[in-house]
Amino acid sequence: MALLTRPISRVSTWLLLGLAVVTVVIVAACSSGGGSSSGSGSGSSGSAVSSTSPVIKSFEFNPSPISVKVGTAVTWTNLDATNHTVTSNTGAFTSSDIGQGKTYSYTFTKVGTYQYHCAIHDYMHGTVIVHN
Ligand SMILES: [Cu+2]
Repeated sequence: MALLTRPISRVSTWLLLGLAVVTVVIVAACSSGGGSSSGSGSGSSGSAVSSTSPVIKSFEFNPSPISVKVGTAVTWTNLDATNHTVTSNTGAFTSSDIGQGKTYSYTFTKVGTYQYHCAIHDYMHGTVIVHN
């Protein structure tokens, strides 16, 4: 019996450590949201914001995802000092390089979900959801 208690208490120590680490990670993830604040921002990417004028700031498309009515022109404004592009993942549309303070507009004429990125910084991603 004495042999059993040792390994068990060691395991539970590791469990507690693991829980502590997980908690820290979750807290860090929640507080690094960048303050884009649109109500119930609890993790899921499903909550699209209605917007036709997103900005590109700090190497992020903001807000994203956005939802617009079909036929709507969306205009992105680059607020960074660095050039960016708005480039469809499927090639449906692309801007040329957008300089600081410059804009790019695209009119969405078909219902669907459009994922895009920056061709210069391929880690920058955004989504436009076009509805009826
Ligand atoms: Cu970029």
